[in-house]
Amino acid sequence: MSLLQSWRWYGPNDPVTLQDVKQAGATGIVSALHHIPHGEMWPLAEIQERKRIIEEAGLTWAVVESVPVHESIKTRAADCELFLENYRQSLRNLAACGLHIICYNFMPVLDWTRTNLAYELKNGAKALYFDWADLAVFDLFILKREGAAQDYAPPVVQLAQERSKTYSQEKLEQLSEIIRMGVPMEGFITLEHLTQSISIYKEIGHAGLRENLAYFLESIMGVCEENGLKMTIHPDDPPYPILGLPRIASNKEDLLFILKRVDRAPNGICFCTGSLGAGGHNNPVEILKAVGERVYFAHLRNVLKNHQGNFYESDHLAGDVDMYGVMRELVRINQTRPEPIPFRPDHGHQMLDDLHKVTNPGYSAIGRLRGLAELRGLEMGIERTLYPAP
Ligand code: DNO
Ligand code: MN
Repeated sequence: MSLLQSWRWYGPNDPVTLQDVKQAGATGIVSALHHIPHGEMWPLAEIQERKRIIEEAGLTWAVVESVPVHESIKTRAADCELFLENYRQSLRNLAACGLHIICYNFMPVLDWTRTNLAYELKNGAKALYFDWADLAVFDLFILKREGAAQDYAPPVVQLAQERSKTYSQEKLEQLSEIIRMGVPMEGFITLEHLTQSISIYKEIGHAGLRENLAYFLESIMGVCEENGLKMTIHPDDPPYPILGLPRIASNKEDLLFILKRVDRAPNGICFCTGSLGAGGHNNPVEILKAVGERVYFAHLRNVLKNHQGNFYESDHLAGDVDMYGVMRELVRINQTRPEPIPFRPDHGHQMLDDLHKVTNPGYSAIGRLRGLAELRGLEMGIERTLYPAP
């Protein structure tokens, strides 16, 4: 049994169509109801409608990514119970439609963070890029966070100071928007809101955020067990605390803690190699070997880091992540499962014809098509070697 080849589709407004997805050779769709504001309950009819569109195109909705966790749950604010009830009802509605794998993240305020969405590679393709000094430019000179300088190595602060003087106003504004963007199509957070959230999370801290995650998981596990749902937490991206915000899903210890703290089968992981691989402390193959039993979904992509910890998203099979090692382990785990584990190429480069199009950063068609093609070839090679046909 092979892995399930899947593809993120942002819904009817996605410039990449379901027909394109079929031409890329994926059979599973990863989608979410992005138009529903965070925290609101997903109505049954809306889920059915999205499912109908996907199935009419001859595809299946394999994973729901993400059902966003409202900030009030992450901070365990006074209105937290209301949002938990909405979450449970969304889960019941998804299960009623036959959807069983759910992805979410528990990153405070921001989702994945980059400082450049169009980093030009030598071959002219464009990749997503993360640079600590640019983050520091934002943190120190745009957000002006109290005590921010202590969170960076002195050479990074110095570089940020130099850049803050040479960057144009336009460049600074662009940087600010890129950093304040979470998932594409879900909008930006304002500087005021960000500052306010940072002070709330400062009170909560690392241990507090872990407890809030445990509380969230405990409140939904019953519904998951009754309905055969699997929750998969997406690792922090990048896997470090940034802007003074705590991060609790950044490495092997974090993931093991989460699994043990709420030790129930539906508490699982979305294994994102690019997010984990961006941390110098992480060896994705080793992490997969430690937590593989609870990996129900995988994001496969690569990153290349430099000595300062800056990184760009590299070709899927070339970078710091040993993709062969990851795939080999994933293929092995997959043999132990009743249903194939879905994976998606996660992000891809903006390349070829897509360079002339308006695309969702990281989610243009051709780069992901290339990634998926490479990954399925890798999988087939490994599968045939490990499990030759009798
Ligand atoms: C980053 C991407 C993210 C991810 C969400 C899941 O690696 O995969 O957009 O989908 O954080 O909640
Ligand atoms: Mn990912």
